[in-house]
Amino acid sequence: MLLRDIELKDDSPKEFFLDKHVKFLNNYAKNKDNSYEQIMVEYLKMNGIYWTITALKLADSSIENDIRQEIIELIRSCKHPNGGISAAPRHDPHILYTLSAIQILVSFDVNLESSNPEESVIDVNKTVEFIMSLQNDDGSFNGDHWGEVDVRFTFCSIASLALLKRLDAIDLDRAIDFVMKCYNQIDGAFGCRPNSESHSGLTYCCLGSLSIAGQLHRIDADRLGWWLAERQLPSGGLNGRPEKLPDLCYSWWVLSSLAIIGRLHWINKQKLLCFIMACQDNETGGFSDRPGNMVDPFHTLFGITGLSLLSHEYFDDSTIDHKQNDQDDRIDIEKLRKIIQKVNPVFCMLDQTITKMGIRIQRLS
Ligand code: GRG
Ligand code: ZN
Repeated sequence: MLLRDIELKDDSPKEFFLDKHVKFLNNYAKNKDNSYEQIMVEYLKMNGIYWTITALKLADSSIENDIRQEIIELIRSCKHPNGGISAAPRHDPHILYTLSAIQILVSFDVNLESSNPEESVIDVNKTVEFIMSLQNDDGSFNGDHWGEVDVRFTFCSIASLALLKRLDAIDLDRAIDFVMKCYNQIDGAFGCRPNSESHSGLTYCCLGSLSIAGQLHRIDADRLGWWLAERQLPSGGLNGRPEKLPDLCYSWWVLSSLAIIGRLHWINKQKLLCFIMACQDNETGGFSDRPGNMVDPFHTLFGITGLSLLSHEYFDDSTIDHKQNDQDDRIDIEKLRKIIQKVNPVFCMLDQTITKMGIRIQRLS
């Protein structure tokens, strides 16, 4: 069978360009570099800010106070009377941007519990009401009032409420029953709705939901681990589902899933590190989906989160045959661990932020 894959060039980058990435991300945060505007386009603005801020935090870089204030003001102007938050001012509210806004505010350590609506950036009670209004009788969630159902929206709702400490506002048992209806027995992975094709991005959403709810015992972790490990291609990169090309963002969707189920060591770490490093642009900074393509903050975040998981999560890969990687070519994981912060595999935020808030996630061993 012909395998769809790419070949890494011998001269691909092998070291991590921390300073260049920080510069690249800061340009985005300041929104000054017009050449990259396509990703800061309005319909993705809130997501774009979350990707950028999270990547900067993981690179241990501080965010200037005036940028922080500007972003907080933007979130204020994206609030809607129904409690939902939009991607940009005057756009419709949606759970995807509501989660991003909450993640940004939590990362900024903004006090969300202030009872004075004048002081608080968002009205937490209203936002909780918005999320409650999205849940259907079968436990599933719509993304907004237009009614599309997808497990991405289940995850965004559950993660938002967990960060707001208001998980009791929804019917969590029913939400998880719906997630389990999207579980495909045949490969152990999940699709977007019942009987839909398995995809690693949606698998992350379902595992994240199960982890927050403490319901991971309902899956066959070995079967799922096998399917996830099969996402690694000879180039070292990961794809999202069978017969697709590798893409750097799956270094998050696949790896975080493996980390949640305690099977991160089922992939070849050094080969994936080589693929991730090869997706950097050594001139502009930033990461792209595949080596040589245009960089963007989405793939930059997931390149960095991939490196964070590979360097902070314990796993012994000493049994793996590394013949294909010259000993000299091996990437120094200890060094990476010192410069990249630990990411939380469920919330995709600094792990210490989640721990400090007292939020616990379930993980399998
Ligand atoms: C907090 C990190 C974080 C996420 C929030 C939005 C979201 C929750 C998760 C998105 C999960 C995801 C990537 C789903 C993918 C859905 C899908 C079926 C994509 C298929 O897209 P293609 O066909 O990609 O362009 P492939 O790689 O399969 O060819
Ligand atoms: Zn991608």
